[in-house]
Parts: sequence; C-alpha cells; structure tokens
Amino acid sequence: INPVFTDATPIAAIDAERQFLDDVLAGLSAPQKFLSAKYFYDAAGSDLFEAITRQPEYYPTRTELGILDDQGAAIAATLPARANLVELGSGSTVKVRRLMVHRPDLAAYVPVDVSESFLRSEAEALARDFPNLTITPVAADFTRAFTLPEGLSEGAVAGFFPGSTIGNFEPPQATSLLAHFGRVLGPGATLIIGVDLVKDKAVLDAAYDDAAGVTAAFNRNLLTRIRNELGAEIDLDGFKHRAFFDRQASRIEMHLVSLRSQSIRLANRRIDFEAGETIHTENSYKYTVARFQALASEAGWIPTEVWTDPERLFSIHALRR
Ligand code: AVJ
Repeated sequence: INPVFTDATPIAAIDAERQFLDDVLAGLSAPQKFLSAKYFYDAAGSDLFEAITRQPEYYPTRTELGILDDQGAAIAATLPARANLVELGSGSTVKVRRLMVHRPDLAAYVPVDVSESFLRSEAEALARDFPNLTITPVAADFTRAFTLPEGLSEGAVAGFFPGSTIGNFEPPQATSLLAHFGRVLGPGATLIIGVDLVKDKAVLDAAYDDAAGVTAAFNRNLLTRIRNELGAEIDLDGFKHRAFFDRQASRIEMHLVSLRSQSIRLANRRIDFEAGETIHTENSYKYTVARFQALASEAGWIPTEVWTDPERLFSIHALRR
C-alpha cells in the first residue's frame, strides 16, 4: 500500500524499508546470490518496464494486446453474463478495456493492486470512458489472502490475469497462486490468463536484452535502489546485465554479473563478489500450451479455450472451475 506521505515517515514505509533490507541481506548472503523480482518496480523501475514494453525485441506486451484486439470478442464471450470481473494486479487498464468493449453487461470491475494511488487514478480514468460501469477497487497484494468487496451482485465472478506475470513464479508457486485465485474467485469462476510461450532461443534472449539497453537499465535499477534507499556503498558500474533462455528449465534467467572481484558495503556488513559472480534477479518461465494447461489442472482449474497470435508467441487461456 502506498501511504500518503505527510511530514513524518509513516510506519508502513519504515516496515517496507526494513523488509527490503532484510530481503537484500538474505539474498546476498546465499551461495547463489539473488534478489526478488518484486523489487524491480519502484517508480523508476515501473517507468523502465513501460519502456521495455515499447522495445522492438520485447514482443509479449504488443503480442498480447494484438490477441485481445483480434480475438477479444471470443475471449470476452467466455465471461458469464453480468460477471463481476476481478483483475489481479491490475496496473494499467489498457488490456481489460479490450474485454470491456465487448461486454457492456459487466456487473462490476474489481481492480486489485498494491498501489492505492495508481488504483485511484486508473479507476477515475476508466469511469470517464465507461460511465455505466460499477468500479470497486481493492488495495491488496493479490498473492495474499484478500476478500472481494461486499455487495457484489449475485452474478458469477471472473478473474483476469494478463501479462504473463504467472511466469515470474516457480512452477510449484504458480500452481499455488492459481489455486489461491480459485479460492478467492469462488466456485464456478472463470479465469482469463496471459501466458508467454516457449519459442526460439534467439527471440527470447533478445527480448530480455534489447539493443537499446532498457532491460539492462531495468535490471541495474535494483542496485540503484539498494544504494539510494538502503545507503549501500556499491560501484554501479561494477556490474553488467545478463539474460538468457535456459531451455532445460524453460525460463529466462536475469542476472547482474560482477565485472571484477569487489565488495558491497551494506548495514555494517561486507558482501564479497568474485569476478564473474552473479546476483540472480529474475526468472521468467515460458510454457507450451499443454504444459500450462497441465499446471492449471493441477491447481483445480479446467482449461476450456486458448487463443494465440499467428506466430504462436503468446497465449491467452480461459479456465473454469
Ligand atoms: C512483467 C514479469 C511479465 O517476465 O517478461 C521484462 C518482466 N523482466 N523484462 C517478463 C520483465 C524483464 C516481465 N513480466
């Protein structure tokens, strides 16, 4: 939750900073150093991610939007009549609008996001364009227990989880998350979910290492955050971005590679790096349609339909439970 900043730093912000420090210390003390991908998304990181989505090599966002443009009517047709549509980790509303235009009968739109200020501004903009739509935002972390707003109509509930965010979770955690969505959305729910597909290694490698260096800046922003917010002494130029597709694990791995033997100083500790040693910063799992459907089934969902672009770069699945 983004607190409104008054003169004193609110408790929530102090807790968040403490959590960040604890996570960084734990991650950088592990044999394979790692940082959680959730820390990419401060204001600068969110802007960098937006910039990534505009890079020619980064196909997922524009391809998913293309599927929604070309096949939105069929996708929206899987939503039950007068559905309460819950977007998990809503962020911007550019994707869900492509479903809404086909379904003026929606009972309500329920965006769920941790950023209250973002929720508010997006809800206001959406209300201007869909004046008859009931919008009931929920400020919550979708990975944790949360309840749908009271007073939702009796109509069925549908979830929307675009962007292949599911790919950031290890497969067992992805299964748990889908099962969690099932519990939150309830019996009879539908889930529309975007999932990036396995493809040529060259295409995947380039998507996570664009020529303009935007993904590299996004990755290195983690070090900037650790320096600026936690007061660490870090030579930001001492690390470079590396991203590659591991076909065995079916995932993109992103790392920050130490260019030489060096140390970071953080909270009275010294964290040593050998030359070439890495911090593992992100996994982005890629699925085949069949593999994703198997994972969804394990989580208690029944795969009903799937849509892809002509090149089969990306998929959107309808699941039912
Ligand atoms: C937001 C998790 C879908 O994995 O493609 C983009 C994040 N990382 N470039 C992805 C990301 C590097 C993105 N997701």
